[in-house]
Amino acid sequence: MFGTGGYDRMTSTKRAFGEWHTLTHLGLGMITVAMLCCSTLAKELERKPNILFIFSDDLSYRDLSSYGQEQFRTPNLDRLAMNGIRFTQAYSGSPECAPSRGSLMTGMHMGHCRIRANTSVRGQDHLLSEDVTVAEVLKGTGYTTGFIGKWGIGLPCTEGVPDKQGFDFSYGYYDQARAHGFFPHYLMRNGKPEPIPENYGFNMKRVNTYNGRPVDRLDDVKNIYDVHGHLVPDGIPVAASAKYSEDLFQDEALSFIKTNRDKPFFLYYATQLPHGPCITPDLGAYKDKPWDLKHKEWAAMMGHLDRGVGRMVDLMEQLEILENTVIFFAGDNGYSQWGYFGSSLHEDDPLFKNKGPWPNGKFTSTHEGGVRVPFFVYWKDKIKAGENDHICALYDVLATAADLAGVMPPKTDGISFAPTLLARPNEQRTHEYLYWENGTFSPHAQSVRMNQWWAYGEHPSKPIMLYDISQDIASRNDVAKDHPDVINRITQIFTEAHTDSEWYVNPGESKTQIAAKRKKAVASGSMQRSTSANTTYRGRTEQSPADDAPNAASDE
Ligand SMILES: [Ca+2]
Repeated sequence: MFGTGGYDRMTSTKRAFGEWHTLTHLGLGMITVAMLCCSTLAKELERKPNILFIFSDDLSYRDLSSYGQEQFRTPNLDRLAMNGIRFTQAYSGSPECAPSRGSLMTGMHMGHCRIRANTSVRGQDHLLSEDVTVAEVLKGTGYTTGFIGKWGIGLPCTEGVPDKQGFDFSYGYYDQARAHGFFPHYLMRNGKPEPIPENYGFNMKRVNTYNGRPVDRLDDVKNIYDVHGHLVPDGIPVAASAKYSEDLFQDEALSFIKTNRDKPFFLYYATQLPHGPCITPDLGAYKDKPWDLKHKEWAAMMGHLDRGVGRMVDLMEQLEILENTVIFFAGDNGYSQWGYFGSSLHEDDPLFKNKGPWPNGKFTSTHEGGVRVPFFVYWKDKIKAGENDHICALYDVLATAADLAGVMPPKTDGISFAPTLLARPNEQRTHEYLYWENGTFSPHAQSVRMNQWWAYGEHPSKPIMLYDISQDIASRNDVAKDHPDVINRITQIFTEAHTDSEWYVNPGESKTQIAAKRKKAVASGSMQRSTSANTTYRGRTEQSPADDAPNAASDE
């Protein structure tokens, strides 16, 4: 019953969850759960486990040493990966940041998700109040919920912000464009901007110019590091006081864990690492490597993430709550490093070789490389270590978290993989298919993973391509002509899996139709204005962002 893979309409999701909530309020919740729950996991777990979900931004498939990286090390993440379940056939919900996060939070694939690309016709779009997030599901069953990091699915003062989507605590960048910088003038805390005066003056021009330029043409703009490998942040008067946002996030995560040690918590830690632009407070062990600066920075950024995760795990061990905490770790989309190194589109890095074998990468949903991600789950003494080939997507996480918490989730596109986590393969339901669409570089594309097949249509007017990825990992040989029955089923799926979105491009829409949607958004005053990294809140001076009034996002 948990994590049903079917789907009717968005409204049925809301209704089903609402009905369940009503029963809970009437004191019938446990009876309902007992009646509806096929799994007996909840009964067997002595208490609701804490859930820590670490979402790495733009991680490459081979950015962890446990996943094949040979040039730099990630020992803390490796320890979790090698002692947990490593899903070898896991996919993000989308090939880019915002929709991947929307899919993770709501359990919907791209045919149903509220957020379907980094921008809709009206800009960086947001979740609506009626959307049910994993935080709301867990909060409804007694969890304290926290979000730290990069949100991206609700600009300040919209109904999509984390504190209106089930999070008791939130800290970080709500506007994901602002997360493209690491020395912010302010961060959002529980819906309000909190100034960071230590960073006033930071020069983003250097960083922005740096981003995407070929590494051999960077002498005029590259970041400056002293002889010890420490960053000299451009424009910040007292370098030692500068606040690297990831450090702030890590401190907040430790504080959240300490504060909530005695009750079940859900912490969604959406780190901005190693997303560019490449910059790090300390090149550390890589400062003297015979590499160009960008490679040193990327390796140091991965090291920074790794140390932060190590601090969290160490703290939980000290607090004796590690045994009762399920730790999820995943990348949010496919290969991206080419973009920060000025390389050709989706070109693998010759030094790090971190792309993995799948074609394409970030921004395209046509090929596996856009959505194939590292994904593992660690649970001390509860999960048996090893690889697992269960085909899953990050839109399964909501159903899984609900299952672990012993609560009925709303109807989503996900299927709980809790039986796999707890070594009960006979109870594991499987997807008939996984589905994707959209992507900044592939706005009309639709793709399906079904058994050994990867199929995609770049546009509804074009033929569907079909690859047997069990034999052809790089998707080189289109075998559509040999399998008309499979193509027929994929054609049906492309219709049945998609519901039209009001603001995003639907596959096959004409330029005229898209322009009409944009016109409608402008006429209704619903354009969403994003900002650049290190702009001040509402365009005000750096002195008093906390004084700003509501509806600020439209003024940014
Ligand atoms: Ca990303």
